[in-house]
Amino acid sequence: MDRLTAERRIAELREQIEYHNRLYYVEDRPEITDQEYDQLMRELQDLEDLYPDLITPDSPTQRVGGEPLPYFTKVEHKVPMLSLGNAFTEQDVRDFDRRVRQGVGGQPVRYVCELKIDGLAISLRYENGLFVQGATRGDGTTGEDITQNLKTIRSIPLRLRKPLTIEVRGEAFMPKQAFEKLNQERAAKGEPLFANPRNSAAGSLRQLDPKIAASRSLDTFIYGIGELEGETVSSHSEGLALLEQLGFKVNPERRVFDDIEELIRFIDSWAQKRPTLPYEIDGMVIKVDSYAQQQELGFTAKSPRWAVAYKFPAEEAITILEGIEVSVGRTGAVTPTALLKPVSLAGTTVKRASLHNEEIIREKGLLLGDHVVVKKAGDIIPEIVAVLPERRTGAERPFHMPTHCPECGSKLIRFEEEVALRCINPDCPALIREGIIHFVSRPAMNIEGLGEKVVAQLYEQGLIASVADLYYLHQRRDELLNLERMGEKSVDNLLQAIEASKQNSLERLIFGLGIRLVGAKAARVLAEEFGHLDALREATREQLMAIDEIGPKMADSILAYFALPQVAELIERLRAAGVNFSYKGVRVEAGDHLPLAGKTVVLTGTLSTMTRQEAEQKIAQLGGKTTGSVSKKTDLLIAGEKAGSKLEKAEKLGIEVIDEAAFLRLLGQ
Ligand code: 3BD
Repeated sequence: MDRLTAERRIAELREQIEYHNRLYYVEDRPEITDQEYDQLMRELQDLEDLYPDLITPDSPTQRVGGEPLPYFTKVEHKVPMLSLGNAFTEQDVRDFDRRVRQGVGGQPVRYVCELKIDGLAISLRYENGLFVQGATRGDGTTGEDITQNLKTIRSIPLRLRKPLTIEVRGEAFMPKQAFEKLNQERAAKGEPLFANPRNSAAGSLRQLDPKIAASRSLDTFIYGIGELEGETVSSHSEGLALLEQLGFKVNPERRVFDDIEELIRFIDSWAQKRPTLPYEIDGMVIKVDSYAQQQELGFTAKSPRWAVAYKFPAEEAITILEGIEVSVGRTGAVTPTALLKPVSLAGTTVKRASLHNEEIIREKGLLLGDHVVVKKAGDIIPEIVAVLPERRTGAERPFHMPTHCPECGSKLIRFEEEVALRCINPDCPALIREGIIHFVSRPAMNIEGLGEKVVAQLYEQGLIASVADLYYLHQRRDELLNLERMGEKSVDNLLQAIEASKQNSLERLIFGLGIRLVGAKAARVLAEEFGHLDALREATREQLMAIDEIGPKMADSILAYFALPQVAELIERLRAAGVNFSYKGVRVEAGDHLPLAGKTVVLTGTLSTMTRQEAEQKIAQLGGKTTGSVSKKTDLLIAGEKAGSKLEKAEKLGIEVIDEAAFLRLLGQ
């Protein structure tokens, strides 16, 4: 095909694809099949391959995600992205209405009420109709440029239906189904789970590699206009209609109200219908419709007087306690877990709830077969918050903790001052299997592709009896291939990940060994102090106790561990396999030039891009020391989402506080 014909066909294809894209991803009423759509995309891709100079940034082929960025650049929001005041009760909403009506001198007020999407606030900039920049909200004044991640979201138009220069605001989110699927995949791979769809959306968009965002089924709803040139709009509802015309996905469940009581009934109906939505909402937003009235009302220090967010209480669900499973952890502690009749709750299907220990079962008077109320407390595994004795039929039965280990049958022991029952048989298969799971986990040896299920399978099939056996698995490739769901590729990947883990720095190995009381932080300190596993093995009680973070109990536990003959054998097998025993990190000296050298740091709230443990590791890499509570000695507080009393205290004490975005900048990400 000659260049001119190609050029014309490319323009035609882009227009068609854009049209079908909008029908599919924005309007949810496709006219062609997925195959027909793919066919159009393939034809465009082929032509662009033939004439690469005809590729433009708004071509639909540019959504796949290019090369990873070295870091995110900052974006100043010319029009600040404001905060929202909160309302928690119907009375708070009435009070808001009264303030508003007073503020406009008693004129009638029309409101728009919309769903409050629980996602990540974003801003999108278009110049002459072309998408040029996408950013996070950040602190409202400065966000981060995540254009290449946002381009992968199909509901974000790359070109508007009018060549306007406009900056719009909205929420990027992960639908409940996609979230659940993602977590299932992560569980299978032994990767840490996301606590909720919001964290998974935020985590996906704050990745430097756009391929990650591209793989994550993200979606958007756009709810506001920041800057606008060449078009006049006089109310929020008109603004939303314009956004829709331009090709944005605007939430359809919005309504205008002239009466606050009617609006409250609307809110109430959504509080009921909330679980039926395919995405998470955490409340409703109420906005004065007229821009003139908005202007008259103005702003307080950081939020508009013309809008308020009504926050729903944490979602709860009622289900049935079908059973209680008793499992044995790597320390031998026996924990009961509630097995629930599956129920959907805040974006996931809940089947289990933690019961912590048997005291809770007794305290709550739980019977098998009871109706229970479950709620998520910021964690992945929900909790039982109440029992509904009034729903009993008489068929419920009491639960008794076993007296013997469910895996090896030995008698369970309760140590003084402990609530948990323990299996103390060192040969118990549960202890061994859980110990291996811990060894391969991300904060320990971080062997990718080796999740709990695979470890359990390898252990049950007799391929591994201790962590050392992992490093001899390459000699049993044929047996690995015989396992269920293990093809050539997954076996090779697995063996490669195991091989790579041999090069880990010492702290991962020490933590992975699972020495009682030695957590990730102590492991790091020990690795740094002793430098080599052999030096640690030879350490005396005095040497151990001389270290700040090591107390007498931990010292004794370390000594007892290395005195065991089976540990000596394990270590020699690891050595023979070529596992690294040396510390490879940077030893942080006092007065070092690292940004947090000598500083005491406290973490609070939830971070969306990393786990707590990872954050602590990173703080240590920057020379800082993490402690649990805020005091005069604290130098810096890193405040994630939902930071509470620690943040208040730090502010009171005048301690420097930074948010997650600032922490990431400090890390140079
Ligand atoms: C939504 C502010 C105003 C323009 C200020 C009225 C605080 C996140 O669906 N309208 C919505 C939603 C959020 C909004 C406004 N309308 N602000 C809105 C919003 N339908 N979620 N937000 N935001 C967006 C925020 N984000 C992170 C940290 C602190 N505040």
